[in-house]
Amino acid sequence: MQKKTYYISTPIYYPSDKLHIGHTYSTVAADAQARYRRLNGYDTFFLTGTDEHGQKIEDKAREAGETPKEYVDKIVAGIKDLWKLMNITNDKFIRTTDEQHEKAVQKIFQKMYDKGDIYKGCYEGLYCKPCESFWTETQAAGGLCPDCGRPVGKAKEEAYFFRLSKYADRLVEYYEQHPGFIEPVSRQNEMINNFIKPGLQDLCVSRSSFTWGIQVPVNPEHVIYVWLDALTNYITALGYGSDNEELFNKFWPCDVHLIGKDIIRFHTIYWPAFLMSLDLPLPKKVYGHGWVLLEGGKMSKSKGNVVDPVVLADRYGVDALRYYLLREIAFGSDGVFSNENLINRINSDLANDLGNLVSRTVSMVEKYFGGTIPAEKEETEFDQKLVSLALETSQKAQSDIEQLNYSVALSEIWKLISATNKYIDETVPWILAKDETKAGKLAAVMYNLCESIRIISVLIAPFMPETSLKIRSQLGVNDDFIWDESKTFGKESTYTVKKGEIIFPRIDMEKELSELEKASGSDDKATPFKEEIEGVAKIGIDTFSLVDLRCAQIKECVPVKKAKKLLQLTLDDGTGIDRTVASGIAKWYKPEDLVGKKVILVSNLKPAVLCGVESKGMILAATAAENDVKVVFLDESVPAGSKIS
Ligand code: ME8
Repeated sequence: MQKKTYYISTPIYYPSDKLHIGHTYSTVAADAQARYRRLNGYDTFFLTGTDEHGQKIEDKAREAGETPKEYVDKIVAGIKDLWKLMNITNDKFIRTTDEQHEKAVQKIFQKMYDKGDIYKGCYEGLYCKPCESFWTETQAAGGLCPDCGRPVGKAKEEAYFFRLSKYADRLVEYYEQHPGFIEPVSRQNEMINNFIKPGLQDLCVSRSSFTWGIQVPVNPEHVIYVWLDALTNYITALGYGSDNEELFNKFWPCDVHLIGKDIIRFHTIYWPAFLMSLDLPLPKKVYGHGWVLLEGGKMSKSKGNVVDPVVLADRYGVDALRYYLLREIAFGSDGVFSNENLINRINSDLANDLGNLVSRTVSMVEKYFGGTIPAEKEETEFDQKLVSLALETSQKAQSDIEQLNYSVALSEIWKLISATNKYIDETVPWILAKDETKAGKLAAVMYNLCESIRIISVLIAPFMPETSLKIRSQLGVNDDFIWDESKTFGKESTYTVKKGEIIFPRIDMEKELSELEKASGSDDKATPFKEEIEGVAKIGIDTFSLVDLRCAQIKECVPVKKAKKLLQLTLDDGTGIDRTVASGIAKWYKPEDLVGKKVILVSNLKPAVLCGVESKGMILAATAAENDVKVVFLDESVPAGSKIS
């Protein structure tokens, strides 16, 4: 009989030497599933990798004085080391710079082009000449380049487009006919209402303003842009478009693409449309998990949390970190990471509950029976309860893991751990040990404890593979096991245990937090995390307080001759010296609308010359809509110079 197959992927990561535990999250979660499937006899293909092309990398490499390939090679080596450290069992690591991927992407482009799904058009956007970058209206709020602060102008660039609009109806139809394609389900409506219903624009899939990318096969002046290069990794990794498509035929369509919620749109709109264009089946599921966020600085007064997975794994062990990530945060929702929570979990769940259970049991078997449980056993009144719970937990955990409800699965497993600890208190082995006639009962208690722990060792294996093996070694059972062994209570005929090191030593919270504080440095050094608002990282109050915001009154306002978008404002900032600020708001305000108004001034922004005007600071404005900007006005009663915080 042919083996069942299972294909799971993580996103391919942008090469960054600052991968934080948020990135680790997707990969650890996918690894747990891959391990679970293997334990269940699936022929599993687990894919991860790196997304290496694009202007940003080209720029960074230039800054570092390296070629883009030299630059990414070093970082990718570090990412591979990180996955090794985290005990990730990926079957393949794809790099978008792999020759096979590049060739296959060119074939894919050609196929879409021949079909008429890719056409040459014009990319229009706001362009900053000195930075050679295109920006959207939202990014270049106020008509200024978000990178250098200079005014941007409308520009056109020849580019190739994918006919995304053509697939809108088929996408909606597909979602409707395949409930469970997008998970969590709430995200499906978000895709339909926020993106498909307002109308899908064709997608720009090439650029000619940089060269670090895969060459467009029909035009060497262009490179293939971002998502067509990145998303196709999921099939090129299986050999699609190569001489050997054996893996592709075996594993495609993918069972689940596991991704962060920020890239759901690309995976549930662009990717299915690309596949439809190629006449290929669609993935069975796209699961968008939530974000690991940083808490608002509660743990430390002035220092940040340590979020470097290498440092954390080194201090607490890889399994503690894997456990924490999958237990603490309901998969699919956002969760807050803090070192304090992590240490709490280690102390209570791992050291107290699991660690204690194993060490108490093994010590008792050694103490009362010299390490080996005799074959003869009598039942105790608490046995049946424990047996039923163990078997029930195995079933529940199975179904939760299959549905990616990791935190629920782990909480079920921990109920069994607690119940097994309670079983010790209920059966009071130290009292049974005092009475020779109870030796059979004592043996039964020890046996049941060992069986329950053996089952637990199977159930935690997808999440904490090393711990599972450490426990099994102390129990003296084989380390080559399958999931189904958690479905039998009474599998082993006897146990010969061997005490090992303490699996999870307790951590002194206060001492540890103070050491971490020293290690972490200031907030600014912490790696920025993805936050609720796309592209916005959380900052600590220390960082925020560096920005000096003041009330300022507009005394004069005149247009800037050389720049249609700019107004030159003369402000009273309370210092008695007039201050000049250039603001890109001419499209929305006439000078006479502004004179006399109180506004919020960023007073300590470094001066910049904008079209010949030396601007000392900026005033705050809201982007009310794509093409609508509203200045933030203060109440007239606020005196100029008042600090805003
Ligand atoms: O998006 N919590 O790459 P990437 C949870 N190259 N997940 C997080 C996170 C956090 N704090 N920070 C990042 C890309 N992630 C593209 C993907 S796939 C064809 C191309 C997750 O390195 C993020 O949500 O920016 C994403 O799923 C993954 O890390 C990679 O992010």
